[in-house]
Amino acid sequence: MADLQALSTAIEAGDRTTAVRITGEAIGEGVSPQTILDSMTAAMAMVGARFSANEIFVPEMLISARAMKEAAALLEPILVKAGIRPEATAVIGTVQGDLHDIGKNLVAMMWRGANIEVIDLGTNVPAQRFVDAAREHGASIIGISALLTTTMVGMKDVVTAVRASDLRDVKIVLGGAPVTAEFAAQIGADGHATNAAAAVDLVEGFRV
Ligand code: B12
Repeated sequence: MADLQALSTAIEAGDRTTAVRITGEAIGEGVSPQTILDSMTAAMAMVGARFSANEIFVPEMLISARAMKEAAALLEPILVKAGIRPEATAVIGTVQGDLHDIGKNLVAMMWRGANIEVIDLGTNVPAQRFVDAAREHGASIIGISALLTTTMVGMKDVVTAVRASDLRDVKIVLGGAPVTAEFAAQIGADGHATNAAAAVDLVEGFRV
């Protein structure tokens, strides 16, 4: 049986070969994508804790992140529904100044799996770019990610730019470790989610 504890350990150690191998085994054995993702995110939480404790530094965080990305990419074909007409369009990106994208990518993946067309703007995205992309693609959802307390304040600029634009009925949702429900309400966003599964529930709630 695939050893999910070893998967966490491999991601923490930045061992992408092992991380990819165990993920492949787990998929082959029919382990649910959510269970596999939980092991991966637990590893990244541990990496963050060790970084805070000055036990590891940015290069180690980076190799763990790369291992997680490569392993998580194997889950995408399972999560994404192909060939079905999308029920909604979302634009997603990481706020200006912020380069963290693992969580955003997972949300994009899960939204695609929920039959939402996702336009991924990447990282370090200026506020106006969210507005322009949502208009261009006729999006009804804008998702903004931020992992730094210093960049999450930039989410307000996005909300302000969207509300000042001609985009009506666009729901703005936030996510990323430092983001709280209070912060989302305070800057006038329509909601926030603490993980990718909750991000799906959140936007499905808008469509009922
Ligand atoms: C990996 C990592 C990095 C990697 C990023 C690689 C990449 N491609 O993403 C690298 C090495 C580049 C990096 C750099 C830095 N990092 Co960093 N990093 C992390 C780490 C360890 C993991 C983040 C992660 O991927 N988590 C796993 C994912 C799955 O979780 P998540 O991002 O929270 O996403 C979930 C939810 O939040 C939610 N979600 C996320 N986005 C969205 C969006 C929407 C719309 C919705 C609905 C939901 C949602 O769903 C996701 C899936 O479940 C965190 C520690 C932590 N505990 O978060 C530190 C952390 C975020 N980093 C930190 C710091 C300080 C930095 C640097 C400033 C370090 C430095 N001195 O240079 C730089 C900043 C670079 C920049 N300008 O962005 C601090 C932030 C402290 C703070 N309070 O601001 C943390 C918390 C580490 C720590 N404990 O100190 N980092």
